[in-house]
Amino acid sequence: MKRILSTAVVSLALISSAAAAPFQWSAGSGGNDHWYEFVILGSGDPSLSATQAEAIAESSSFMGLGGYLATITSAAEQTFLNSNWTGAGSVTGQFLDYSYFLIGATDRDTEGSFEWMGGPEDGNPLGYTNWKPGEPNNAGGEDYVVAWWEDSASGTWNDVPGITGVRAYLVEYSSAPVPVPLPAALPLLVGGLGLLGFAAHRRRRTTTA
Ligand SMILES: [Ca+2]
Ligand SMILES: [Ca+2]
Repeated sequence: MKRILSTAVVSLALISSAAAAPFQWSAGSGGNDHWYEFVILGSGDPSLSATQAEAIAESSSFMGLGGYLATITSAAEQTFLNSNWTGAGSVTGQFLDYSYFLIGATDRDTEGSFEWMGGPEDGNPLGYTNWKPGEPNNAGGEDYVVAWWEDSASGTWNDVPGITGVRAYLVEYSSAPVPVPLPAALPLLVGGLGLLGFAAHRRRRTTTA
């Protein structure tokens, strides 16, 4: 499905966010060798929409590995991430704040059918889930997912609107897919449209693979 990508996403990506250093879930400790990064926007930065955060995550790379909004696919992965959770400040109850991290789950294509929107699991339905009791409730129309919702210890999930207000998101880096570059040197409008086209093309290709 085609996504409208604001040109603001390009300039926002160039603003340094208060990101904790990426950390690895090493195979030696029973992990998948993927890297993760808790990204928290600066307090003066405008919040993002979910699709803007998605585009920024998929344009990022680390150690030569492509990024995407994290796909948490097992209790072990959730537990590992809980132990590394670095939300900013307390959970305030603000709808989307610096403690709730957007992850890569969505039901934007089919209401009630959540799937992963990027990474190696792109298009796959969720297997493991960690919903807070009563969620997902699609309250007022909610098609994106944050983790660590009102519970930083167990990292419970909530479906949220995602139109705007994203102030924190979790990026996962692994060998696939190839990162989508943000064309930093191009005019913002051209860059944004180019990224949109590239991302749409890649999504279709991945889906049919
Ligand atoms: Ca929904
Ligand atoms: Ca909800």
